[in-house]
Amino acid sequence: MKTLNTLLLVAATLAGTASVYAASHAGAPMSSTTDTKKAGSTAAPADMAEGEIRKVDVENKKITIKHGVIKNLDMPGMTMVFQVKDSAMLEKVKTGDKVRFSAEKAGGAIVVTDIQPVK
Ligand SMILES: [Cu+2]
Repeated sequence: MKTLNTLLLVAATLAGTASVYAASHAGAPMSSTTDTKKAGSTAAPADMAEGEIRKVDVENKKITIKHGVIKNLDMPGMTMVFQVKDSAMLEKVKTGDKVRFSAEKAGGAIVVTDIQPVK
């Protein structure tokens, strides 16, 4: 499983990011209400996975994405097929596009809930 190295690297990167975040916020008062609100609503770019569209299947509401780490799903980078929450999302992207996206587990499938082309 060659994804192990990727995972370790990502874990190290995340740890680094987290400590930078903590350091930059040291001394500032805890504003948990604001932070929670921000994370919960319009997906913060930092929480979105990166990927490249490999195939768009409008008929079956599916999309193939070569994606990077998906933090909330604990998934390393790979190429896989996702379902999409709304087929209108498939009209925003085409094969070869670089995207940022959010995905969630829903009823045994992994569903893309938001997708944005990256310029
Ligand atoms: Cu995957």
